[in-house]
Amino acid sequence: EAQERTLAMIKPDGLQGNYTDQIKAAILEAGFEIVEESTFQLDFEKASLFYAEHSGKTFFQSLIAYITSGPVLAMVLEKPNAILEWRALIGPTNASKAKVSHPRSIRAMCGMDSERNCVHGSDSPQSARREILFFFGDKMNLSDFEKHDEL
Ligand code: YYY
Ligand code: MG
Repeated sequence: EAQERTLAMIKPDGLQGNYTDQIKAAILEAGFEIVEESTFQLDFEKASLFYAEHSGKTFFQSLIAYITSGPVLAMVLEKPNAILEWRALIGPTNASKAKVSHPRSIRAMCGMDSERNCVHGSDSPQSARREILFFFGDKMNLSDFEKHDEL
């Protein structure tokens, strides 16, 4: 089965709450390989670019303030069907609802509410490609993507 890559990110509350080890354990237990990982401190401009699809929405300014409030840990995860499987593992966007509907999900474990949900996952092959290049563009070259059809 073809390998696929997705972009995972532990958000500032996840890092500050010391959830990194638990999240990584869940990632490895689910059979993902962590291909790249690095911490980043996003500024207003970078964060606005990352979340450009949400610019103009009611929660945008608050989201940018949250995501720039401390460092994030970005990771490239690889396994067959990585994009959908990582989304399934993290659970729904609203972490307070996830605690009820998906109690074993990562957002249920370490998130707070619809904004502070502790982790990110790419939602499509197009997003995964864009988001991986956003964080790790300097480390990737064309052949990395050619090996991975979905990207
Ligand atoms: O992909 P996902 O992170 O699950 O949700 P999106 O709808 O793409 O929203 C991105 C990000 O924005 C979400 O993780 C938290 C924040 N957000 C919010 O603060 N309030 C909302 N009502 C919806 C999303
Ligand atoms: Mg999204």
